[in-house]
Amino acid sequence: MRLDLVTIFPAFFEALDVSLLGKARQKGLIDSRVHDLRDFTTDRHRTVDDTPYGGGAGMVMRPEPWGLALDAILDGDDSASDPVVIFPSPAGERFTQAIARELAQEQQLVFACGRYEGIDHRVVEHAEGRGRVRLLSLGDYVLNGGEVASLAMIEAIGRLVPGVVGNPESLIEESHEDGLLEYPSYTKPAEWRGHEVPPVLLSGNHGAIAAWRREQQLERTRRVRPDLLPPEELAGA
Ligand code: 6GU
Repeated sequence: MRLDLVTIFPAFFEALDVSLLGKARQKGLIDSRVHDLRDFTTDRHRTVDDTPYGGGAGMVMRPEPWGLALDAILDGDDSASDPVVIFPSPAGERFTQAIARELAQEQQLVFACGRYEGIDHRVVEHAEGRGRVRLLSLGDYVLNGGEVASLAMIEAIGRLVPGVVGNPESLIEESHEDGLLEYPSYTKPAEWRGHEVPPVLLSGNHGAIAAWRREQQLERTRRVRPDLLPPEELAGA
């Protein structure tokens, strides 16, 4: 998978060299390129923002450097045929595991990371005229810019790219993969600081263990995320 990250803070993406995604890069499974938006400015001060039309607080990112940066990426000789351009934004659609699964199938993702109060909206309109675009939000809170949100999405998407996670089975039994929260996990020792591992997990009875884990998933989801429960499970709550 090819990733292009456009940002005024390239240093955020040094995190991509670490851990599982760093290994995936070394293995050639993920090819990420970071582009400094300021390299696409044309003025002496490398200006990327200006005051908003209509007034109001904060600054808005000017469209021209974004246009040139996206041109360079989308028209580049090594660009895939039909990349998806992602604008991380608290005004976007909520990013979910289902969207991560969808995007993990793509050949190329371009993350356009805005700062300040956002990017001039014509950049989004222009990108929509050129191809597939998604405005994606992590959740209902505000970050200073799209970089940290992009890193979170890239980790969620990247680990679903075949070969990135060594044991694909570990992708299945996780929170959100089956629509429920994950069951709690335990390892040795069997007793620690007076807390015991639930005895069923030491029983060797695989049927009983599976049933216990399912019940834990339902109980947790009912308690902290009832919005995730399918209607038939909610009825019994
Ligand atoms: Cl994608 N961007 C920003 N700036 N804030 C957010 C977000 C994204 N998702 C949640 N908060």
